[in-house]
Amino acid sequence: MVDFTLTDEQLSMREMAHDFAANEIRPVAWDYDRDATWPGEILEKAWELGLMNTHLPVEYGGAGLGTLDSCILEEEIAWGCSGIGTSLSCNGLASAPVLIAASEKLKKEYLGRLSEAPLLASFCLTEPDAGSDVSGMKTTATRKGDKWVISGSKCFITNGEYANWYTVYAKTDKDAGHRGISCFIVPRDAGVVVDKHEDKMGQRASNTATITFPEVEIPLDHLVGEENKGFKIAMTTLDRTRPGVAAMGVGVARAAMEMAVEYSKQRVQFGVPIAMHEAIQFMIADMATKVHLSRLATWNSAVLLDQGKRNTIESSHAKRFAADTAMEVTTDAVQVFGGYGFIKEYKVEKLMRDAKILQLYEGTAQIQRLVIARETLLPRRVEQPAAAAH
Ligand code: COS
Repeated sequence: MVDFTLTDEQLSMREMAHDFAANEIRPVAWDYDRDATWPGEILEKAWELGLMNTHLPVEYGGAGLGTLDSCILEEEIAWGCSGIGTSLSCNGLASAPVLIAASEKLKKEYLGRLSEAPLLASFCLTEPDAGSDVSGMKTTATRKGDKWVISGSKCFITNGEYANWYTVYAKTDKDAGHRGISCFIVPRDAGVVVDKHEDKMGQRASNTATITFPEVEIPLDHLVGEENKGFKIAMTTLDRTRPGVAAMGVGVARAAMEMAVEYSKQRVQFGVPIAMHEAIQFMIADMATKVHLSRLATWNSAVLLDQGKRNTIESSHAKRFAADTAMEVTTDAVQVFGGYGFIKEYKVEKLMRDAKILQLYEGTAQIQRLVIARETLLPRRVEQPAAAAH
């Protein structure tokens, strides 16, 4: 049966997340954006309320919520501020590879850390010369006695400056392309260096850093999954986390639409509120349709995961459509505000700047189309990565 009716539990979770976004995030979001302030206090409050690490299974101290549940929460938080939403949901990205493939020992240790205290973890895949082309990475991991030695540098790492541990992808066989990549957990105190905090166009409350591993030594058992199977772990991770990015796109687009609706009822031109003009009504109608369809695609991609099914194409549909929607709707919302939309005092411009990164991170809009094209032209069955037998 196809049914997107939310349960009473989901409705009350959504209300709680919305109240948190309205009372704790929105009142400070524009100041945090202006000053690029780290939202540490907000993250701690969210952690106390159980709005962080929602994805962690109960056995590792988490709430054990499903992907759909998490998407419902992420939409509300991003409605408050997607920069703060990105900071808040980043543990989900960093811990997905661990949940997918790590040994029980690593899961207990590192996922346990996130549920015992408001700590953060980061996902380190991207490098200066390896963005969309993951196989082009240069970071290496070499065995030395009873250690792995990690050498290299990762960029655009969300929460990088504040993370307690990192999931890091590195080449364990330099000549094997994507089949020579492995995934590791690297604790920050192993000697990780935080190099650069980026000054960004949007989502300025989120922290984005360059992270360097100067011959950092970690125990052999910190390999996540099997050696040289890291590429598939990364791809499976992104299948799982892209619905959350899509949900943030829905939240940002909805926020912009609401602002445009409110403004269009107040702003009078040619003797009537501009909401009476068909030109504006059609823009509002397109916004509403895009928000609605983005949410449906997001929920569909999430429900498939909750049913234990592969969701590669649905995840890319949702991520690409909701991110493009966020960009289009925020741009049109600025248009509804006219010249005032371009002025910072009117706040809608922040949403337009915030939306842009949704089309870039966790796979650009073009990479999503590439995945969709490949899955459509040549559907394939993909084996899921196995956990390492440490
Ligand atoms: N799940 C499981 N396995 C997958 C997979 C998926 N979703 N997608 C691909 N694979 C497997 C393939 O089946 C193939 O397996 P074999 O080694 O058995 O042949 C392998 O991975 C390589 O796949 P492919 O040939 O498609 O790899 P490409 O190098 O062409 O890269 C893209 C594919 C471009 C889709 C990938 O590199 C990508 O997603 N890039 C974007 C990275 C990204 O999102 N970065 C953001 C970082 S997080 S902010």
